[in-house]
Amino acid sequence: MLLRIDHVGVACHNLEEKIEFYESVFGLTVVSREVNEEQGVREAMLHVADGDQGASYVQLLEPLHPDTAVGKFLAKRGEGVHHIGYGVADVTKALEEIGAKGVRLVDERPRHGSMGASIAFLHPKDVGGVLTELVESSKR
Ligand code: CMX
Ligand code: CO
Repeated sequence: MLLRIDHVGVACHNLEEKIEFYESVFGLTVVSREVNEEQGVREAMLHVADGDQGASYVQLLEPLHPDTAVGKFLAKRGEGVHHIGYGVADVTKALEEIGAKGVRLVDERPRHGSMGASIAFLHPKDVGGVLTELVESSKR
């Protein structure tokens, strides 16, 4: 069901500073910057590698407000890995299959994610403490 690691989501206080860090230390390149009001984030995708099933990225996330998923995470745990995003072929079908196995879904239906993707989150409490995102990339 999981095709690849699409991205690792990293929570940070200052997006521009972290972009600069990933560019200068790892030589990564920003391929997309977005503000996603629904998710409460200002974010950037930095390209890591290309594979048979699609590319992989680091997603840097700065909260728009303290009372958001990433804002609360930062207050509680500080900067660091926030979630893992796995590529799937069909996020609606994957949600159905995973939900049927008793895993709590944060999103019953897909939402709008980075670069036109359809995304949905699984609850970290039912995935061994890992906030897990399913990503169906847009057909480009
Ligand atoms: N990883 C692991 N555990 C996490 C977590 C994370 N990222 N975020 C919260 N938790 C844990 C908390 O530590 C807490 O555990 P304890 O009760 O043991 O302390 C529990 O989950 C509840 O946390 P909370 O701070 O009370 O937060 P909420 O219940 O309000 O929200 C969650 C948690 C997962 C439902 C919420 O963060 C969410 O809806 N996330 C999905 C959306 C999202 O993260 N969007 C930003 C990224 C967008 C993108 O990738 O494009
Ligand atoms: Co993500």
